[in-house]
Amino acid sequence: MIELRNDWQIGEIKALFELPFNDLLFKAHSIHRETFDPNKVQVSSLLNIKTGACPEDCSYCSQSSKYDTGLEREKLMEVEEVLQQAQNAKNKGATRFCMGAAWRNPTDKSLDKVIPMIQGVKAMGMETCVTLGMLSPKQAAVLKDAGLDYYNHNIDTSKENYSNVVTTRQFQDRLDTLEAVKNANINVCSGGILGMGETETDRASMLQSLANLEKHPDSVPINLLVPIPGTPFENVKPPSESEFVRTIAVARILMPNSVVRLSAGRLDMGEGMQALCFFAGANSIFYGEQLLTTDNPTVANDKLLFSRLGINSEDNQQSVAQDVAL
Ligand code: SAM
Ligand code: DTB
Ligand code: SF4
Repeated sequence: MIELRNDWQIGEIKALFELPFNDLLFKAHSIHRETFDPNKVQVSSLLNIKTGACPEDCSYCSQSSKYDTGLEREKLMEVEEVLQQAQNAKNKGATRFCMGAAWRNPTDKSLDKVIPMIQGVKAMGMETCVTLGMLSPKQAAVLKDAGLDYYNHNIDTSKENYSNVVTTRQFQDRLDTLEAVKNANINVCSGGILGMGETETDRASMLQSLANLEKHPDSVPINLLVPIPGTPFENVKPPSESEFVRTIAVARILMPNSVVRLSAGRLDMGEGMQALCFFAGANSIFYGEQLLTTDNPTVANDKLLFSRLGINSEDNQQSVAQDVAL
């Protein structure tokens, strides 16, 4: 049993980041093997159920009303359409369906419309996840009653860097929602984005905030910024491949029992880099051609990737890797 800590000091985390790459990866992979099957990767599919016109000013986001990104706003989707998309995702092998909305926070009325979506997806035998912005403790309880398995709410960056990324809310607001979700006994999914001009210390601090929560998030998505034309971050220099892989490795070491998701940005990553991320401890991906508003690798490409790496997905019918015609 690996000891779970939530008293990580920033110096210890920075020391991990500064290890020789091979030493860091060996350490992370050894821990990964103690808690997980190293050849198993969980697959979740995403659907944006409400697009654009968000009042927040997150500098990375295509859906903020503050930037002209050319995205057409769309109102909340109908339940039937959402369930059709969920069925498609299930047929392709997804085990979790995550529904996202471009809201600062849901109103109680809009939350009522999301409830039948959660119930319908659950009835299909998939795990359910939603990401709807800030929640009150009461709203979290309503989602729990609807059968919600996971709530995604990213801290995105370090608390020190937060005001360079978003000004319409505070870092503490994110922590308050995570607390409400945890107290409602919903699994917490929380991580961040690399490639927003942050320093290595910011990455260490972001992981420290996640790892020092009272309970580690069950799922930790690490996104590579998908640069969106029209947003303040459209031209920010991306991290090097090894810097990205190091962050996955440190997340694995700090949170040994959490599922670490290699999230947005995979279209900009080759087979070798993704393989290194899986070696470093990533064991989940977003699966399907679309993220929320941007593209993701095709299912055929991911089947090929898994097949080449000998990875099995936790498919609810059959292994995605075995499904590939070799
Ligand atoms: N509005 C809700 C919120 O902010 O929590 C839910 C949807 S929001 C789009 C979900 C997450 O997607 C963000 O917290 C961020 O981490 C991630 N994200 C958004 N745009 C991204 C981008 N261009 N590249 C990488 N990740 C992104
Ligand atoms: C997460 O950490 N990444 C996902 C999901 N949680 C909601 C979203 C990625 C969005 C990428 C940009 C877009 O498609 O708009
Ligand atoms: Fe709105 Fe979420 Fe995009 Fe921020 S990340 S602008 S809260 S949709």
